[in-house]
Amino acid sequence: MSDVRHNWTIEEIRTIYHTPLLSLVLEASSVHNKNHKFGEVQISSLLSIKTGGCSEDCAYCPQAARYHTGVQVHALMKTEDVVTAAQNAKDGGASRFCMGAAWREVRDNRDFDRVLDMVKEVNKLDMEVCCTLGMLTGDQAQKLADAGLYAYNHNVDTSAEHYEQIITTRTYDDRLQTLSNVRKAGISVCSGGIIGMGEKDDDRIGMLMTLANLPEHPESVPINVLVPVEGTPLADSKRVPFDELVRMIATARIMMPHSAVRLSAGRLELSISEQAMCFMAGANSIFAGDKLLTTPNPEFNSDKEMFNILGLTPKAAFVDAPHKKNAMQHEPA
Ligand code: SAM
Ligand code: DTB
Ligand code: SF4
Repeated sequence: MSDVRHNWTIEEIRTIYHTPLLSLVLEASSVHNKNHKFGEVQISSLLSIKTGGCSEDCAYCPQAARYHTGVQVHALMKTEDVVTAAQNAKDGGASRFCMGAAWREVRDNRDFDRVLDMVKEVNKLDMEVCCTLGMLTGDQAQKLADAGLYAYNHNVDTSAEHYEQIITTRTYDDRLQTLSNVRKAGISVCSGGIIGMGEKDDDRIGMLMTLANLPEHPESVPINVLVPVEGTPLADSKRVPFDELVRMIATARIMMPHSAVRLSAGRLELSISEQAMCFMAGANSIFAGDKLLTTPNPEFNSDKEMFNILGLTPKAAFVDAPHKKNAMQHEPA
């Protein structure tokens, strides 16, 4: 029987999630060891190419125009500045470059044409190019694929049940539709969520069930710990205890054995030993660089030290899709 399943039941996932912590980590480690190179961690770099002023009401987000968070609004960056940032990220060891825009959805306008240019240019650096731009139609996903986009990030964020407490300006089904449009265009899917938004264990479990029971597992599953930002409705949220993050990572690893599980926002509050346990539990990717989109992240040097101490090795680009390497450079201009 294939180890890739799409028919998980809530009871099965509950049992995994509530396993005593060390036994859970042991099981996840063994799944990880079977399917990935142990100790290899992908370094991804994030750049906010269009910041703030977003029309949505995502309760966690510092970039929503309606909350007063002090984030400065910036129009879409110039392509050449984006390429310079990507080159710097590559020089620092990153093999994936993710461009984020504070948009509800992509519109068919000149800004989108510019993003398509950015994708083409960053692709020439031999990095896995990723975008997170909000909702996409099938046509827009195809245009991004044609420009050489490797991956698209669009998070389900939480369970279908808890979603309405967090976002009212677009539905859970809208999210799933975008994921399906991305998949149909042949782009690698990156989708995960956030813990620490007042959800119950069953919401975390439900979110993992949604992701793992998609027709294909997302190739990348970011697990973010809420970064509470002053001015947002979730500013006073209680910090997620670290063992709950480990549980979430381990359960994702067991359910989606071949996916990259990304230890995403929230690393600044974690010690090296806490992060080590996340890597033991199956996390094999991080965002590096001292800023995520708008909030702080560990400094380059402290991550370098962590890689040295734990003996981690950065994962090269396109290991999982060698046919995509430089695909665009062989096409006529
Ligand atoms: N606007 C696009 C969208 O919503 O899809 C792309 C950018 S959005 C900032 C990307 C993801 O960042 C969100 O789906 C959410 O999971 C994560 N995120 C945003 N603010 C966060 C926060 N304060 N803490 C943790 N994760 C956050
Ligand atoms: C994801 O799941 N986490 C990243 C990336 N995808 C785009 C974003 C985290 C953003 C944290 C809040 C901020 O820095 O604005
Ligand atoms: Fe806008 Fe994305 Fe932030 Fe929601 S998460 S407010 S859509 S930038």
